Amino acid sequence: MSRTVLTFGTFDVFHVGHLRVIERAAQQGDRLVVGVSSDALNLSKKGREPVFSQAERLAIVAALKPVDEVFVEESLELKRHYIETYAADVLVMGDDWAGRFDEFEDICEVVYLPRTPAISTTALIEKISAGTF
Ligand code: C2G
Repeated sequence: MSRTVLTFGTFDVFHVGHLRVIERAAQQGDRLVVGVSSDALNLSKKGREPVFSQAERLAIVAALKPVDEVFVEESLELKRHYIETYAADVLVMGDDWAGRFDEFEDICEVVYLPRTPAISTTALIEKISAGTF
């Protein structure tokens, strides 16, 4: 039986930390589905517009070799619905979300992967706007 992995993220200003979590998520199964946060969801989560639009972020993530399917994540509250819709066997998230999705262990495995150290979209934006690159 093929194992479907589901992960989520904004993936704005795509960087190697994003790539690593997607590669490691793919290793958890046979098919990787990625929910990419909508612009509206990102605005409500982070209080700012993403640098790249959802259409651009979706196109980047969809083009990655380990990714089989992408969709727009409209709300953080719809996780159970997405897990069921995509028949996910495993939900993978970075460990900045550790413990936050344990409630879904009744329908799938939940795995938190360590974040790649020392890189984040927010830090990149700050460095670029401060002109310290
Ligand atoms: N990530 C990582 N290492 C980094 C930066 C990010 O492993 N240095 C991981 C995060 O842990 C997350 C994924 O990359 O699993 C995407 O990160 P974000 O774009 O910041 O996504 P986030 O805003 O956390 O969205 O439903 C949940 C949300 O949509 C997750």
